[in-house]
Amino acid sequence: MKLPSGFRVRVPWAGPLTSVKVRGSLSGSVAVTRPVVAVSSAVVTFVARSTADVSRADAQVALEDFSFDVGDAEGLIVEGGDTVYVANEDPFRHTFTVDDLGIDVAFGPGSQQLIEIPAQPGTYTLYCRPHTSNPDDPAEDDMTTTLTVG
Ligand SMILES: [Cu+2]
Repeated sequence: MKLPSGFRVRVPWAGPLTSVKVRGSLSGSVAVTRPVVAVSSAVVTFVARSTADVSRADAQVALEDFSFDVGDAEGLIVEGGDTVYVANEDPFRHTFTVDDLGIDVAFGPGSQQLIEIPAQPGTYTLYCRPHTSNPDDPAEDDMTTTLTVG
């Protein structure tokens, strides 16, 4: 996306950015390679992506459309000690929660994090707290899947 002329914004933090989304009166996203981006003279909110490094991950999960997108597999299948890259692709908050493994990580809109899976083999319920009514007995439209640790 090309920004209109006259747009000039400094990003007020020094960490590395991978991309920035500009919302509001603008749509689309602006990819940046340096921590200098820009927004407008008008009020525009923008969401900086975190710096979780997907290249360090053994598996990837997207939180999208109220579900856990784990690719083609039935549920998320990992080995103990694996690192999972989790990205929230939705414009609202989700969690990556596995009660039996003590995992409960919240994801704001558009955020990503790396989660290390404990070496406790088994199959567990992986769910999102805001979008699951009863994780012990998930309904079909709940935001749940399974996590299998080998
Ligand atoms: Cu959710």
